[in-house]
Amino acid sequence: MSKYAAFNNETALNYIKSLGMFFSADAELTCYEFGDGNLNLVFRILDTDNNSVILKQALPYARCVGESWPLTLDRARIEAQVLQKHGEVCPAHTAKVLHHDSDKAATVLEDLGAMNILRGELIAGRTFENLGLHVAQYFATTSFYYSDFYLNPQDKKAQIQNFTNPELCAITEDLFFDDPYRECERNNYPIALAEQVNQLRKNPTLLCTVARLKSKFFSSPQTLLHGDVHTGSIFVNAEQTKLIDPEFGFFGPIGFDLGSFIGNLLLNYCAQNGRIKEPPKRRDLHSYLLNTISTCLQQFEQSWLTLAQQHTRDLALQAPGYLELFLQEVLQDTMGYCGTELIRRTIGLAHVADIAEIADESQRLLAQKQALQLGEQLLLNAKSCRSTDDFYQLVISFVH
Ligand code: SR1
Ligand code: MG
Repeated sequence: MSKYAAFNNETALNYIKSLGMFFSADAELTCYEFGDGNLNLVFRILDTDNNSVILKQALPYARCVGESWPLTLDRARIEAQVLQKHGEVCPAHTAKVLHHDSDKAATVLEDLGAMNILRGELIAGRTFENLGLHVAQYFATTSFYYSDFYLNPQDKKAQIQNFTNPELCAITEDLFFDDPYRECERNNYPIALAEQVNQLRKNPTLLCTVARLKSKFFSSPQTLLHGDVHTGSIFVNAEQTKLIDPEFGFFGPIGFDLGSFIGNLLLNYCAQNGRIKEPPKRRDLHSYLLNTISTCLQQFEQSWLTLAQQHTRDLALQAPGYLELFLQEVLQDTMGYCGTELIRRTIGLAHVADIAEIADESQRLLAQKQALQLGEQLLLNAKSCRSTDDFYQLVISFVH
């Protein structure tokens, strides 16, 4: 068994060489670390012809906080296996695992360096025509093929066990559903938001909705989720869209991934009010974001229904009308989880660069206020959402 030690540039390069799989024995390799996420080390190893691979390694603690926040190394195994499982059913939109070593908590991945991280692209105002469609295909296929509609019940239970991810789920349980709704030292928001935050914490209907969403997150193993679909977990270019980083993966409610993704598009929507000065340009980007949300929901619904109508194996789940009922609940969950993402990214521990890096303090505060209010409205209205069109109309009415 090879022992765990955190890599540096030199040991990462030697490790890749020792695998003997990716470069010729006499290749001249260089290596640098460029991870800027909250948790892990990420190295790029390349030869003189610019052939490259990515080596990702989990640290035994959360990188963004330090050694005072220990974190299981098993998340590296979970991440590699979720990528493999999602890659089996949706290779077009899942980053490819080339090698995994659980003892070293290390995974070698295809280098997507020709693509860019979606968050930075949206912040810069760049748009991607197929984003909504591609992400919808990823959500529809991964959520259908690992659900009760398709998997044999015994196999599904074994997979739920394999993907039990208590420590990473605990982070989400705390950061999404607890911290923002009470005093907590991890929270982070300007004093000027305090009144709005206090109101939110005093609203019993809102707190009950959050409780319902948390309860469903705890105990609704509908499918194998990615678990952390923010715009920093998506690589894009004009042709392709690829999901990375599913270390928070586990069997949970389908609406959680969808809601997180849409929440991040809406966080960018709020941020652009403080970023793009020219009204026509801002309107264009706002329309793009709303259209992407609409396309994503409609395509998800259509693809998921087609898959379910053609491939559902469970007999009872084929009852007429049940697929539509199930999807309606997924939509309501999506709107609720979307609301929690907006709120926790505004007043909780982990913020998004879209808003946090707005240079002008008053513009930043306006974006934060809008995100918080939008999150609240989404939570309070989630139950009234009965169709993808309802979803779209509700979002439009809240942002205008
Ligand atoms: C301590 S981890 C903070 C956040 O970063 C991850 O990407 C997840 O979104 C998590 O909530
Ligand atoms: Mg991540």
